Amino acid sequence: MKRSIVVSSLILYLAVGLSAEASDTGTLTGKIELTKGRKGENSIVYLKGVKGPFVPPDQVAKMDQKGKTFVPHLLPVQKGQEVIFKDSDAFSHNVHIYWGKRTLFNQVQGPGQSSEWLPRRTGEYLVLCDIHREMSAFVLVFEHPFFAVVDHQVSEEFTIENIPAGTYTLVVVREERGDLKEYEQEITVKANEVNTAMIEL
Ligand SMILES: [Cu+2]
Repeated sequence: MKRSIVVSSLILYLAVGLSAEASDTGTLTGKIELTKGRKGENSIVYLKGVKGPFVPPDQVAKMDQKGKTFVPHLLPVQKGQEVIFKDSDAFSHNVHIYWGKRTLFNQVQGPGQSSEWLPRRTGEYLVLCDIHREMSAFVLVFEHPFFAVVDHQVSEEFTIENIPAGTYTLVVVREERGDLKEYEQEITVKANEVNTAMIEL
């Protein structure tokens, strides 16, 4: 009898602990407005400074090779999340991933074939196809899941949920003339609130 009281109070303690943790998070919604002539490519928005540890998702991230183009051009993933590269063209490509000038992955793939890569470090990875020199893309690897893609052709709004309350740097990454450019802004995420960020670039 005594034992069951101990167990039930332990369960209650755990339940309170978990709900207290869950209520320490907030949502961030925002809009990235681009000035004229720059809407062609997606933007990636992420938070800098969120403390972990974080578990990588089971969901696989995908980048296609289609019409001699990497689709999408910018792919955000979490460290430890599997990335699958697919060849949807009727001819061969290769996937050549660089960390700075160092080759991390180099795989030829024929029509309909695919290859897998597991990023183990955070950062920006350049992806090229050596067969078609005009093809390039970037995979952005983050420690945490607090990032979003903004497709300016569809909507300029984004939502990031379950963010631990705190003050962070909100970073927008854009691909401009084959290079990555970053724009930063400080934001505060308050618990149990929908916080907003308006960005004009
Ligand atoms: Cu190619």
